[in-house]
Amino acid sequence: MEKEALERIEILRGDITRLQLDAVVNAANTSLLGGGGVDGAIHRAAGPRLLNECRKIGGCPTGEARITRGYNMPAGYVIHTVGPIYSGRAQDRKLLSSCYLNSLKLAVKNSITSIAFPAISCGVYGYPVEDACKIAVDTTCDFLKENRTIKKVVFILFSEKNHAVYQEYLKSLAK
Ligand code: AR6
Repeated sequence: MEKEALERIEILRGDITRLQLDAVVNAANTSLLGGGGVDGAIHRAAGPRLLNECRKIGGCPTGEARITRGYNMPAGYVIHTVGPIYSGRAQDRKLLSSCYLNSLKLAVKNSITSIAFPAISCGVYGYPVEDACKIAVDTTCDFLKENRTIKKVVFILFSEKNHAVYQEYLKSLAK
């Protein structure tokens, strides 16, 4: 069961805006009006129609997710989620896990079968990647065990270091 879920998870290194999947996840902020990091890259790649659609949504609380179209990106949809700003408190873990869970639930609701996540909260928001990686992979794995409609989940890391952290963790689970 665990093995079957793990087989649907893929780790890549690169730029999420170039992925041709049903959806890519954006590590946004509560305004949903764009920013730096992966959020800036997604808005640049998708073009101004993305900001226009985001404006109509009117924001998103931390831990929740909202969906828009992908516009000029190869991905059909963007799922915007807002990670916690790392504080070292227990609530960080719960909120970060909710980001993955709510994004996956929204994907299923929209008949999305392939989806990519960046390392939510691991940039400007300061979450230690070793902890964040476990939360990302464990939450996704638990979800995939119960859900058959999502065929592929990609974790795409920008830096070599983060890529190595994810690969190591996946390797340890496959044993
Ligand atoms: N593809 C994949 N990963 C990327 C890309 C990319 N094109 N660009 C950056 N990353 P961050 P956060 C990685 O800061 O910590 C924004 O201003 C990056 O190396 O983008 O959740 C929002 O508007 C890092 O590992 O997101 C919010 O205000 C990871 O993506 C705030 O930043 C996440 O880093 C959210 O902060």
